Amino acid sequence: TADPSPTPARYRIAAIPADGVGAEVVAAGRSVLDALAAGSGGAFSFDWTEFPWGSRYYAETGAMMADDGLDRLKEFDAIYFGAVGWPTVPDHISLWGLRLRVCQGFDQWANVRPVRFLPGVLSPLRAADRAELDWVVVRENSEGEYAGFGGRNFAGRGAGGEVAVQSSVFTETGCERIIRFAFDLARTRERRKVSSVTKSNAQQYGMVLWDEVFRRVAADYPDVETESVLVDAMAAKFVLRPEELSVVVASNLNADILSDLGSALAGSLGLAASANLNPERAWPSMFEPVHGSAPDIAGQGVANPIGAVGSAAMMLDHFGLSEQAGRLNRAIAATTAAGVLPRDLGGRASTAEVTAAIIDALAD
Ligand code: GGG
Repeated sequence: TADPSPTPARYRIAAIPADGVGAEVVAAGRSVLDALAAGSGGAFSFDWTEFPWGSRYYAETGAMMADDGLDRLKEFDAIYFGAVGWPTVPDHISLWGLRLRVCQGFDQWANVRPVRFLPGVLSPLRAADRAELDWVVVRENSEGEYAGFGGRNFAGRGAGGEVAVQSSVFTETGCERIIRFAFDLARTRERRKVSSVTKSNAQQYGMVLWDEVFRRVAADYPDVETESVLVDAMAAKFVLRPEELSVVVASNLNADILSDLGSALAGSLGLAASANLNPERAWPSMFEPVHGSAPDIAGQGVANPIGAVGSAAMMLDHFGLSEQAGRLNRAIAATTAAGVLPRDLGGRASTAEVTAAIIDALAD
């Protein structure tokens, strides 16, 4: 008897466009994923549920997301996120009330941010260095400078005026898991190298612990080249020696800053894709462009959808649809190579035009 046809995979995805251009880029990513599914001959499909959370929801309810939001999200296979932040809500309220609540609530401790050169995109790097731009920044996403410990109105030290304290928390377990993740990732890449970034000359407790854990874990990966670099030196290295990098692992704040620098070197923050992973798969992972809500261009239909579409490709990879992810990344590269560029890349194509060009290129 013939084998029964495989059961089509139906992925339940929670879409949270949130603020500003989030709505436009999430819509773009959804239409690209739906086009891929439509062309899959019924092999897979996406079942979308959209949540209205964000700064407008905050204005109506006093919270960035529903109280039972995490309970509702845990039923999904993945979360597809837009951007958070709007001028009417203090940034720390919107960030902690939504993006960080999801990342930390679901222990999405690995934030993976690839930095890649795309053909046809003007990069500020020297031409010879552009081809070298193929890194992954691995951001510790659960603790460090984003542990949320501290407070205001401390009296005592400081001669007058308010005193605020913000503590970083580095746990041995937290350092070890993200550093191992970076080493395992390096083993899948042509250049097997991990660069660890701290500021351990000045941050003498947590970041010294990070450095020690890095050296201990590195001993388990003798086939992987390593270096430890201070964050200020690494910022310079990004610009001056891109050919020396492959996987860069850093704490929450340092990696956030470095990955923005990396995407600017690739041509624009609008290109940068990311995955907030719970590698144990106990909870859903979240995929989002690295960029924020860009209030200055929101609603104009000119936002760059490439970061969001690249994040959709990372979601496909997460589902094991690696061939489809590769197809999508090639379609993005074909689109930029053909000169279909949005405004942030010096072009004139609208969000909808770039998205349509990516969908067309999927057919090639
Ligand atoms: N899509 C990413 C996003 O909305 N980022 C907003 C932001 O302010 N992020 C700061 C951070 O993640 O550290």
